[in-house]
Amino acid sequence: MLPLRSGRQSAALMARARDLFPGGVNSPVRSFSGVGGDPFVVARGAGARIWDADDNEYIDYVLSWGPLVLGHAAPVVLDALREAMARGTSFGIPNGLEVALAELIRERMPHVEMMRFVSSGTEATMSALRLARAATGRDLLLKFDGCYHGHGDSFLVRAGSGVATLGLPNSPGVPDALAALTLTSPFNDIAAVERLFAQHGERIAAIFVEPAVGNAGFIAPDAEFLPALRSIADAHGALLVFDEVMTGFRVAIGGAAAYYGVTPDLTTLGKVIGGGLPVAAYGGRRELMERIAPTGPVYQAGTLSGNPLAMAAGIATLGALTPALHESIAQRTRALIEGLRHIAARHGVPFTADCAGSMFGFFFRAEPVRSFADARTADVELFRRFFHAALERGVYLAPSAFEAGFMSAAHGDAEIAATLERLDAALGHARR
Ligand code: KE4
Repeated sequence: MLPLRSGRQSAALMARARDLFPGGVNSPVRSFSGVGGDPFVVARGAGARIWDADDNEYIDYVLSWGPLVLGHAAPVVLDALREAMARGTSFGIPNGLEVALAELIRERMPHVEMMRFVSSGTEATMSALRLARAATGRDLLLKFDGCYHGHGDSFLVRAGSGVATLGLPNSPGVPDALAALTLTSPFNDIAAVERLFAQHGERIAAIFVEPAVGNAGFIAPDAEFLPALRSIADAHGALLVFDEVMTGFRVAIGGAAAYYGVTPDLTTLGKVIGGGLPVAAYGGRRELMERIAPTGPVYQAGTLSGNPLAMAAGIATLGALTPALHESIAQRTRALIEGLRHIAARHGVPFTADCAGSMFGFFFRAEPVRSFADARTADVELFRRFFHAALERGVYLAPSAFEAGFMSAAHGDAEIAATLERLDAALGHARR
């Protein structure tokens, strides 16, 4: 029998939170609205584990939705933060830590010749879109169904992540006139992209894509998809923007651009580059970025951009993430996925899973998932039961069928073995 997992403290805190925040949360996907039931309130984390307000322990595969590639409270990150804090927390003045982090990023992603730090992925993609529209003099944006690029108005059209989880078609408050400037296509559908460019090509400023989708569950690109987007963008004078907020330093240290061998014009980054603190960035070809104020007329600004504490956490994280460490995390990610495949087969449950580097995803569906439409045919009800059965057994998966999972350096062989044992029992319980 499972030890009873009290939730009294979490329940009391969530009652107060619901009175303070919409749904009791500061970001919708945390609300468990995608899986039902009430979220727990986290108290602390260390390595691969988190503990809730009632001291229940979980092996964590959400890792703050991707940033914590070294695990929770990584000593190297905490040491860097302590050292930075002692010198002050924020200045609004250029600081050397910004230079150090940007050089670490550019060493690993040379196509990001120049960049600008911001404080969220939403800011990064909003800014990259404004720049793409300014640089091309065009208004239209092409994005893909199920891809999520933050909550900027132009991107809240057939988006993934929380928008998909909550089943929101688009978001009220986005003027139709603005939403009309966003074209959408199924992911992995080159013919659909070609048709849209045949109709609107001379008005499309940019193709925005999650080069591997992490916001509709995990969906890998077909081998010819990203190269085709590069060719189509070039043929029509549009920019190709890789939203690597999630894939950056996850699918590979050089990001999806290195992993899939396609170079975008602009790249957005976030999550891992902040090591758990609020950092994101947009960057790319120098002649594009020099159009950004103050060197150019395209305005973008931010009070806490380049915050020294956030920079210190990012420097510590990227500095520790060596090729050898990244490969060891990727190897354990593959081992987890292989183990899950065996478990599903033993239980006779339709299941497909995939991974790239240290991010992964799975669907309760027999055939591989190549698009958001495919993802939506998976057995979401079984996922919901599986999620809760896993949680009761001490494994925290993303509380949505339309999110990816993440691994860290702190997830060792023991954690993988314990996870597979617990998920085997969870699936046995959920499939009844
Ligand atoms: P933020 O504004 O949440 O920092 O980043 C937006 C964003 C942009 N691009 C991609 C590819 C992203 O995955 C995200 C944010 N990811 C979600 C998780 N699917 C953040 C979790 C949340 O919304 O609370």
